[in-house]
Amino acid sequence: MGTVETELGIDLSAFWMPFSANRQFKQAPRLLVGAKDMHFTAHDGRKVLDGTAGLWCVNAGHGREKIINAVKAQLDVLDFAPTFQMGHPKAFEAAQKIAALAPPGFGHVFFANSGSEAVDSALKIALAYHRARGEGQRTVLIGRERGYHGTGFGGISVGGMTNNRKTFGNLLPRVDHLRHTWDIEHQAYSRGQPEWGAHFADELEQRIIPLHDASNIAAVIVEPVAGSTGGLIPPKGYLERLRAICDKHGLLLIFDEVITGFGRLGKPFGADYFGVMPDLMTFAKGVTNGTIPMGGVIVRNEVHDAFMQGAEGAIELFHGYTYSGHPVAAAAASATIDVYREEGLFERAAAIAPYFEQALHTLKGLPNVIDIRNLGLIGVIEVAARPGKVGARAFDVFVECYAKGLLVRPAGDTLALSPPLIVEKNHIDQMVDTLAAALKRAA
Ligand code: PXG
Repeated sequence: MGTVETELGIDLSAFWMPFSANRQFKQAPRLLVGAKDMHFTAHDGRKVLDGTAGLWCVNAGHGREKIINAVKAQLDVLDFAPTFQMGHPKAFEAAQKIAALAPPGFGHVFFANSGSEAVDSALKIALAYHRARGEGQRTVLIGRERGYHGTGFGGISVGGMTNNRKTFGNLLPRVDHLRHTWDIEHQAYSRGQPEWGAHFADELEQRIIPLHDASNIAAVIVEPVAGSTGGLIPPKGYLERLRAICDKHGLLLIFDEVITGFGRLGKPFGADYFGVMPDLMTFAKGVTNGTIPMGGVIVRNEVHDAFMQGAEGAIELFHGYTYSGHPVAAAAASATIDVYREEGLFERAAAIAPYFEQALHTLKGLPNVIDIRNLGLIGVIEVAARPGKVGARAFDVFVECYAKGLLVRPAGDTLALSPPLIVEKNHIDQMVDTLAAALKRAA
C-alpha cells in the first residue's frame, strides 16, 4: 500500500472511481476526510477551500447543523417507507416546499435520486405527455452539443459530450442536437451573458424542425447554463428564442436545472434568473445540499394535468424508483430549503456575484488564459490546450491548486469555480490568487 493508504489504513483498490483516472489517482491519492462551511479537510490535515461546492451541490456550505439534525431525526422516526401506492409525510412536505420555491404554475414534483434519473424521468414524462394528449407520434428528442444531462442512456443520448457517448453504442434513436452556444471569437471575456449568439436558437426552426417535422418532436432539453462542459453562458435572447420556437410548434421545453437550481445564479432556478419558463425542470444536487442523494422533475400544471384523466384507479405514469421521495432525502431537502430561505442564501449569492465576476476577470492576461466566463456564482477560466494533450494543462492547474489548498474543477481545458453561496470576499480573493499562481506555474 502507498503512504496515504498506510496512514489511513485503507486499501484503494476495490473502489472503481467514477469519471476518474483510477490508476493515476491511486498512485497519488487526494483524499478528503472532513468538511465544515467553506472548507474540506484533506487526509493530511490541511484545510482545502471548497471552490466547487463539492460537485456543484453543497450550496449552503458543509456540515450544516439544521440539515444534519433533520436527517438524524428522520432516521430515528422512519428510515424507509414506500411511495408506490403508499406514502409518508416528508415526501409530500418536501414536494410542497420545492413547488413553492419554483415559479408560479409549477405545482408538481416527481422524485428521483440523482440528476441522471431526473433527466430520464423528464424525457419519459415528455413522451408520455404527448401520448396522453393523442400525439404519441411525437418521439424525437432534441438536445445540444456539449450538453450534459447525466449518464443514463437517455441523458447521454440527448447530451453532447463526446467522451460520454462514444463508447456506449447506439444510444436512443431519433435524437438530434442543436449546436452549442460558445463562440470565442465573438464572446471571449464576456461578463455575464454574451451579447452575441441569440441566433443559435434559430437552428431549431431552420434546420431541425424542417428535418424531423414538428409533429414528430416531443421536447427540447437544454441546461440554462451548460455546466459540466465548462460553463457556457447563454447569449442574451437565446433562451427566449428557444421558448418561442417551442411554443409555436408544440414542443415541450425542458430546462435541466441540476446545476442552475437552488441559487447558483442568485435566484431559485435558472428559469427565474432568465425569466424564461420551461415546461419541465430537472433538479438534484443543491436540493439536499449534497447530503443525501435526491433528484427530480418540477412539472408545469398543464403538463401534469394532462395525465390526470381516465379511470380514477388508473396509475397515470408507469415510472418511479424504490427511493423516489425517500424519507431521509426528503427530510434533508425540506431542511435545506429552510436554510436557503432563512439565511437568504440566493440573495446573498446575487449580492456577491459582481465581486466574484470582477475578481475572476483579473486573471485575464495570465499565461495561456484564452477566455473567462461567469454568471451568478459560476466562473470558468479557459486555457489553451497543450499541443496534442487536451485537458493536460487544466489538470495540472487543478493539482497545483489542490496542493495550495483550493479545490477547483477541471473539465477539458477549463477550470470551473462554483463556490458555496456562503462564500466571502476573502475566499474569492484566495481562489483568484491561488489560481493565478497555478496558472503561471502551468505555463
Ligand atoms: N444534469 C446536469 C445539468 C448535471 O450537471 C446531471 C444532470 C447528472 O446528475 P447526477 O446526479 O446523475 O450526477 C448533472 C451532473 C462537473 C460535474 O464537474 C457535473 C455533474 C456531475 C459531476 C461533475 O461539472 N453534473
